[in-house]
Amino acid sequence: MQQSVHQRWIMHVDMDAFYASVEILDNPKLKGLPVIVGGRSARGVVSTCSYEARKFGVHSAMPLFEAKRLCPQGVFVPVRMARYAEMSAKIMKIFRETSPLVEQLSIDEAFLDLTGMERLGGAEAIARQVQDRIQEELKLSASVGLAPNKFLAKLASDMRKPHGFVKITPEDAAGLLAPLPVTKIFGIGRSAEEKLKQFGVEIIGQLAAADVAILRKVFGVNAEQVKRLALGLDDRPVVNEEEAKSIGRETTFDRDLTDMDSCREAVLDLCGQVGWRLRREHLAGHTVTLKVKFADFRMITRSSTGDRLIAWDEDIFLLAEQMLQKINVKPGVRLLGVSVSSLFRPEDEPVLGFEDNERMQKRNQAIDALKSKFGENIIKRGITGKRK
Ligand code: TTP
Ligand code: MG
Repeated sequence: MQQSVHQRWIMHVDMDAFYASVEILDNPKLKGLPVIVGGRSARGVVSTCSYEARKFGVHSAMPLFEAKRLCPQGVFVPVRMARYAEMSAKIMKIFRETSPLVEQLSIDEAFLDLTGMERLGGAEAIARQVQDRIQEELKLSASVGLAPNKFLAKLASDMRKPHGFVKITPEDAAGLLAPLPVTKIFGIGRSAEEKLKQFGVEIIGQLAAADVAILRKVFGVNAEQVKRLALGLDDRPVVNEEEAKSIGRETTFDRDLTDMDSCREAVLDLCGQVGWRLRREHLAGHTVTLKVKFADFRMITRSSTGDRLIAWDEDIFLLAEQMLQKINVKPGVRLLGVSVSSLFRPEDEPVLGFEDNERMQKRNQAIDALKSKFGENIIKRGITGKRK
């Protein structure tokens, strides 16, 4: 029997001002106000803010003091990660009830493959239902993009925020892409943008028309792929969540450790190993778990959820160390383990870094480069400044 070739329909959903919207949901008095979420352990940066606050120029990753200066009347609320994760799970449940193919990208966004659902009313009707269900059942606002592939769907969901619904048909794609800046293509960051400028390429239309030989100078082996994206072509499938629910490492010691400094040293080493594995798999997580087995084989685990995606060694260590400090290691520690869970696969790197910590990103990337070249044991982190 012949099978008809289906036109693919991919939906991308991204919640509007997600953390801020959850805060307003829980405290309706904040509705209509410039709500700014950030602080506590977020190292003093804005996580996100309501659209009212954005009018003042406030945005994610901005230092809180700057947000206060731009928007003194802002309502500043601390991050409550566990609550956002709870709402995120409800949103993802709606997605999974809609399609068997759901790929979660971060706490507030996902791709759904809606291909071949004509008998269920068609992709557009289903996509609208999803947006309505989020609004009616959870009282939260989402923006939706519907398009023939992932690249266009993600672009579409961002085009009419908040509460946008943008459909891009295969016929519209090239015309719509042409005038957009090249940085709208994921993977094209500042440095590629600069290099392209030297060849007179600034918008996607020029990129689509550019000679592959020139693109090779900027993107190397990825040149063809970039050109295809510029033409609005993207074959990447929507892939269901990772099987792995967590990534962890543990060590059993030859001799039980009885002092905090040695334990910290061991935990730091484990964090480096876990971080490397996460980044190698292009994963990031939300929760760090510390496992301790004592000399008498008693075992405890402690978990802590951070206020942003975790993939850098430093972020894992920050949480692991806080948990370790509260544990009495005097009776002797036989085994230590560190793992990261609630894993996501962020689409592109800036999401991972949230760009507020470029230095950390550079340092981790340098370490990763060494490890992939010479093996994991080439480098170990040291603790600067021992603590009592
Ligand atoms: P985003 O989807 O990028 O932002 P948003 O949902 O707040 O707003 P938009 O309407 O523009 O989509 O990120 C989702 C959540 O991730 C956001 O609510 C807070 C968190 N986050 C950070 O903690 N730090 C950051 O730098 C960014 C970009 C997001
Ligand atoms: Mg969002």
